[in-house]
Amino acid sequence: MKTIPARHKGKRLAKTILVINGPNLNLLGTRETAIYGSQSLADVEAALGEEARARGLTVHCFQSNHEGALIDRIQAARSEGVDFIIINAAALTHTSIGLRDALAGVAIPYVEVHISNVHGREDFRHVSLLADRAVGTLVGLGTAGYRYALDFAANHTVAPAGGATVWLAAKSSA
Ligand code: CA2
Repeated sequence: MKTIPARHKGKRLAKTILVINGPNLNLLGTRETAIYGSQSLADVEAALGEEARARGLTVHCFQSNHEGALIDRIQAARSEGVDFIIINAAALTHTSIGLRDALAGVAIPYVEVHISNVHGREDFRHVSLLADRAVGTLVGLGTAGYRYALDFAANHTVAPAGGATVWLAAKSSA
């Protein structure tokens, strides 16, 4: 039997996951395929949806080219019971205090994803206003980064507030 670390006692696994994509990611697969690959955003979202269904998770996907719309979506996530956010804020990663504040405001754990290796590109892409508050970042792994992030999110434990379905009981400390 799998032993669950004591730090997870009384917590539950993340069940509802929000995937957010920022400006221009609606163009995935149409141009700059050498950098961002040939999958469309619809392909990426469909694959995440399938994976989620197979695991009994709910995944909501949202893309916008507008900072305010992204902030509104993040704010709504709180009342919807979203447990975990996967976010590729695209260019807004490097500039948006508003997105940073929205993520801090809802206090939902998040992973930051970038399709390209931002650290091997222009200096302005090396800065992220979201990374220090993220649980972690996945960078340069192509669109597979979203899948890895979903796998991580599905194994992430959250405090037991509302909508709990999968509960963990710790047997021993580790
Ligand atoms: O590597 C990533 O995922 C980025 O977040 C992508 C952003 C860029 O500003 C970040 O520095 C890194 C750009 C998204 C633009 O996506 C396009 C896709 C296809 C064609 C044109 C743009």
